[in-house]
Amino acid sequence: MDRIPSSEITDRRFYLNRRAFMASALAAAGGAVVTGGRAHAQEPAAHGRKLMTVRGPLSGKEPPNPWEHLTTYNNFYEFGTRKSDPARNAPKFRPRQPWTVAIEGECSKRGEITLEDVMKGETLEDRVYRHRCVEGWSMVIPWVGFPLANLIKRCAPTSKAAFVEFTTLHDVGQMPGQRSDVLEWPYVEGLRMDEALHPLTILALGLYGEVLPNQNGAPLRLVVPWKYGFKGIKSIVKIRFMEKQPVSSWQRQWAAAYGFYANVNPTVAHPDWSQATEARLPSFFKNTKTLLFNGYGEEVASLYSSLDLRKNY
Ligand SMILES: Nc1nc2c(c(=O)[nH]1)N[C@H]1C(S)=C(S)[C@@H](COP(=O)(O)O)O[C@H]1N2
Ligand SMILES: [Mo]
Repeated sequence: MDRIPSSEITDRRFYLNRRAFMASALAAAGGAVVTGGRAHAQEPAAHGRKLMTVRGPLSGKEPPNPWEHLTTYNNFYEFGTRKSDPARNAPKFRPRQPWTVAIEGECSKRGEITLEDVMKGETLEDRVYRHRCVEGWSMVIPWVGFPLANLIKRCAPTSKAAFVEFTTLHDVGQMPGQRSDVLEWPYVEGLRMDEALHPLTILALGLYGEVLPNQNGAPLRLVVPWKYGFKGIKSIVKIRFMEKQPVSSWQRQWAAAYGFYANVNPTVAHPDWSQATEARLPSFFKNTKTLLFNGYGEEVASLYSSLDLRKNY
């Protein structure tokens, strides 16, 4: 007899809750709602766990890379350092049992919240964003998520909160890559408060209108489209409001190559290679010109008007 694993049951409940939510969203939006899956219909539902979404006004227009690229060519060192490792090693990972996120530091709503709390009252949006990895490849990804700003406001940060730090789960039993010392674990990332509050910055829970596959950072990951991909920390278990600038994992690893800002910038090279061009997958040739702020300059350049981008890479 086939038994339904408990994670599947949780996911199904998740879906049913989304349906209930959808009814009110439809009413509120006057019917201007599409389902994410149908909005980008080219890809079949890989596991059938659909999310109900609305098309966000900040979504881009480029055609997304197919599901197969997005879910088999990954960086998630907790599951190995080769691009194919996460797809192979992450399926056993259990991202909902249930999942909790610790809210810490300079805010008045400190404590543990569940994934359901994180999503409470949020409308899930389709956001097609460009993704530029610091290594020189890029993709177009149809995320499902909601503005991080919404959650931050619910946490009621104090006036001292100038930065936000994010931490990934540390669980060697579930994340075999954490046995290696390629990075210091857990993976940590950070944003300045104005970057974190920017409407383009989202917490993603899905891809192509479906629940986020494990290898893409289930159940909850950060997406900051004008920054290099490593800022998009996966499988978040802690959000901490801080007075001082946090140190991110890659910055700790090699500060000369991986700065805190990590804004996509074709004129600031990595010590070992130029960042002027990128390979848009599935092409392996770097024949696409990299754009300042990954092409999102109109929206975000003003955040950095007083910053020397060569020094603050
Ligand atoms: N916890 C964690 N988050 C992470 C990484 C990682 O190794 N561990 N890799 C980063 C890098 S370098 C990139 S390019 C993106 C890749 O996201 P994707 O696999 O969903 O495309 O995740 C980022 N988030
Ligand atoms: Mo990356």
